Amino acid sequence: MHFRPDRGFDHGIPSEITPRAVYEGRRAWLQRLSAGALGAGLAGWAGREALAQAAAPKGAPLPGGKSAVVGANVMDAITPKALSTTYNNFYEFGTDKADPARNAHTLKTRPWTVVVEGAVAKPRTYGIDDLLKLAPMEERIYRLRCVEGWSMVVPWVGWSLAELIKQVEPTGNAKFVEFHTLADPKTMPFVGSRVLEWPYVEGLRLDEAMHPLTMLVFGLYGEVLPNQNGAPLRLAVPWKYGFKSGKSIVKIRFTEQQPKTAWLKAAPQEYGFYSNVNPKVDHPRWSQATERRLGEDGIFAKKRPTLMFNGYESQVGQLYAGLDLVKNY
Ligand SMILES: Nc1nc2c(c(=O)[nH]1)N[C@H]1C(S)=C(S)[C@@H](COP(=O)(O)O)O[C@H]1N2
Ligand SMILES: [Mo]
Repeated sequence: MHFRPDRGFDHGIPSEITPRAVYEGRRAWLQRLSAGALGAGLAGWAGREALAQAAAPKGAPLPGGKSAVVGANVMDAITPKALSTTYNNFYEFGTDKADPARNAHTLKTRPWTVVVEGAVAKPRTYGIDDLLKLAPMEERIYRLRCVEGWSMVVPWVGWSLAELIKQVEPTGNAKFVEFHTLADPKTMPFVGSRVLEWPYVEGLRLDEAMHPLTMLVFGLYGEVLPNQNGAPLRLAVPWKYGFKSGKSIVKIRFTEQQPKTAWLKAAPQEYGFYSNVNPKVDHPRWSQATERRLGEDGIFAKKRPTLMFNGYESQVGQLYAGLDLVKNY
């Protein structure tokens, strides 16, 4: 396997579906690698593979106890890669589920910088290669629940956003974090369409952004993120509806005011700022009580019950103690 700065990993043979054995082999490899190489990032994977395999015992835990993010790995069956990389929401590339996989090859993920600014003591512009090395890569299997009523289970690769937030030192005025994603009409055919206001902006409260489950993601299934899944970096906030997880992030801004997010601006009667997964609070067009898990009994599976906070209540419930979740939806 070769790493190419312009293209990521070149596997030689493209595979449609990742067989479970291959995938699990990769995971063991990822764990050995992280255990063996200090600060291993995606960029270092290929070169360090041989060394790490020799240096670390099989199945060694990830360093720093970070793999012990409580409840991070769900036991649900992992959604086949062929589904999670071809059934996407990425409106910059079209509104059809198949559009992003078809169109996102035009996205240029190198060079790539992320501006971190606003209410922080140490504002900074990171190059993508700095971010790949900022913290050890971890694999975490999270559920992703879209507000449209479907869900999947994805093995993401990345690290807790808190690692970056600590580096820039938010000031006392930082109450929220805004995520701005790329809006480039030259490479994104639907930027300019009136579906949404561009760029796509999302936001979290600072304590939500600092929560260890909130993840900055660079890969999935042991591989570099495909463009349609938000290359070269996106967010994963597993207890919130999928639209809170912005793709292809270019700016992270700390603010005192609650961010004006893309969906709130587009349909304020339909979306709230919190957007926590909640089976008891319906969206005007979609019941949130149940969901279809992609890949179960075909693409549109029987409905399974949606879990409060998408099943992460024991980890994140405390963030909302005393808050009326019907009013603050
Ligand atoms: N920039 C951007 N980020 C985005 C979106 C988008 O349209 N543009 N769609 C969101 C929605 S609605 C969902 S459900 C998830 C889907 O992520 P996936 O395609 O990797 O499953 O991405 C989110 N992030
Ligand atoms: Mo979504």
